[in-house]
Amino acid sequence: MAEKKKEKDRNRTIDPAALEVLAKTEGSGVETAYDRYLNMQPQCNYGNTGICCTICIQGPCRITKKASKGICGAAPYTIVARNLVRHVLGGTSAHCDHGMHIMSVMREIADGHESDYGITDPAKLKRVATQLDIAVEGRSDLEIFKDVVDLAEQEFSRLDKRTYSKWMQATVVPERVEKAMDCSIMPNSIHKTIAESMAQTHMGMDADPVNLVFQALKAALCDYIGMHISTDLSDILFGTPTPVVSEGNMGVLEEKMVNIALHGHNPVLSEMIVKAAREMQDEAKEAGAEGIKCMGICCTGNEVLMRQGVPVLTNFLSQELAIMTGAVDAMVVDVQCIMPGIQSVAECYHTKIITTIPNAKIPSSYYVDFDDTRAMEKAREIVTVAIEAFKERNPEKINIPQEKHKIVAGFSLEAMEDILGALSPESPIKAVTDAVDSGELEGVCLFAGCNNLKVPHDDSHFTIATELAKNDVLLVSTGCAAGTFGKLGLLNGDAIEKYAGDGLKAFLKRLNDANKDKLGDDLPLIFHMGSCVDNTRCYDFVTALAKQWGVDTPKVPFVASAPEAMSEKAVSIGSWCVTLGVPTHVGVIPPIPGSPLVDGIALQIAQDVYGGYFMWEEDPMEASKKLMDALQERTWKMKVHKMAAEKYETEISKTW
Ligand code: BF8
Ligand code: SF4
Repeated sequence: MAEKKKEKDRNRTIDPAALEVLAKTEGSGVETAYDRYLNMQPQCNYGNTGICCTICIQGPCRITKKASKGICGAAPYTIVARNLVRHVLGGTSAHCDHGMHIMSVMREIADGHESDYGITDPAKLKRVATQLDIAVEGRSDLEIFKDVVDLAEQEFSRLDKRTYSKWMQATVVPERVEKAMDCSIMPNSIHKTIAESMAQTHMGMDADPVNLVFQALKAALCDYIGMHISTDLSDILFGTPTPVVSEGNMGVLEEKMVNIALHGHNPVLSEMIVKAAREMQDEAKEAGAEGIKCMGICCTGNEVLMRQGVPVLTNFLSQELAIMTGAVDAMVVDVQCIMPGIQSVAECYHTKIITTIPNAKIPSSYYVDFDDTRAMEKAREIVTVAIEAFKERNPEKINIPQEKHKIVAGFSLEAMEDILGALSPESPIKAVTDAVDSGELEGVCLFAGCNNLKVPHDDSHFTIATELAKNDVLLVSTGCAAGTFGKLGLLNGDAIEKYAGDGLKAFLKRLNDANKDKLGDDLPLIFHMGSCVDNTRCYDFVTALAKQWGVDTPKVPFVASAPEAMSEKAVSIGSWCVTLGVPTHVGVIPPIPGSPLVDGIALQIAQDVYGGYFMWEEDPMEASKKLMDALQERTWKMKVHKMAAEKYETEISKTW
């Protein structure tokens, strides 16, 4: 039945702009992920459930009734657990590669080389340094900066087994560090963990599923560390986000402008292109355009939205469709989540795909080696390609959907604290804990993650978020989840009236009233906290809540949901969320159920050990119920523990 439905259903999206492009290009022969997904059905069930091993070239070994073990004797639990470790490693490596790029820019500055980059946010530099026990008093910014860069590099490269990650110790509650130490998953460094995990999953190494799952969690903690470093360093280099008003969805394209789509993840390139584009408006006018407009896709889009107010063009799944509007002159890509398919789509239009990073090239694309030591010169070169492409537009192929919505974004944790501080100046986060304690809010939910054609594009994000808003859950978001919300009009104040329950409405109204003089616009229904690496900003929120309540994180009524998870990065993020105490819903079942043992660890045993656990649920309404149950269980437990503490005049129990 389900397969039948998929066969007919090319329009697997609820985004009106995406639907419009799909309808207008039907039968045009231009192939996108929406078509390729249908061609791919049915997908292999061995792969789907995780019981296919290709770790050595004696394989692939698939577990069947006839073949209950791999050729080497690996049991299904070994195969599933090993595949899981490798998925996490893919995510961890991607985030850490991102962090290393930012660090290499910082190393140039620290060593006194000339650079187009600099320290934009000295206040953040000092905050980060202080957290890491780096002296700030009486020292110059550059001196402090050098120590931060040195420590960041050590977090990647340290081999010493007695020293543990400083970034993790500085940013999570002490109970989480103790837990990681107790379970022997506290990382010394990122590179060491990646190497030992790759070795551990080599053929003929670890066959113990529990040992493998714990290693996956250790690798996931390295993902957390690499992401936190990336966010902190990006803020120091480019500024900590503050509230900003912009727009989202394909209606942001302008027929008379040179439209540049910035796609990928890293702000190092995109910040410079936005700057170059602002300087090169005259060149665009000479080419017959009214100017240059930059807009974002995926997490590069989130980075430049948060700091520069650059509009959102679309999210992951509809990246090819953006080109099919005929109005994108250049799609400039850096790293991650860039579908190779964009090149063949672009070849049917005038759009130039510009790849820029040595480890992320696409055959036939235009490649500009983005050497960050010549950043501005390279950014100008890229913008020039876009201006030239504008001249080659085919007016007959231009078809811009008029769909767009106002977005209020830019909510770093610092910005959140600033806003919450208007209600509770002594301790900003207390504004949230008080609202939960009084029953006004049911808790907090983070929406993160991707799009995945296994479920209709944007549908689960939208359904679960509006359901939770109705039930008075405070919502924060990152990544392509935030992309969905921006495109569909949930990141503005109008959405509060439409979707929020009475408690959430009252809370947001008090916040709005208290901040009237400060903000140019109403606060949104959902707070956009940034790109995927910025999930650490959201986790800092969990840590702040735990500290305010005086408990360990598994007690905090905070849940996460990745309703349309797709990438290995989503697997690694979900895994550290669970390890750090957060119940985490995933709306696309990952390749784990092939081993009931590993599945049981993820769904149940994780809760006993770490307090966080996974929930697999594809149905968005069911998922909403499960998330609400998880929140309500925690609020209820917190109340009981608080009452007990008051009655016996002790401190609130930290355990869950
Ligand atoms: O890092 S949400 S599809 S763009 S992986 Fe990719 Fe997923 Fe989007 Fe951002 Ni995150
Ligand atoms: Fe098969 Fe074992 Fe090789 Fe995996 S490692 S492919 S199970 S022989």
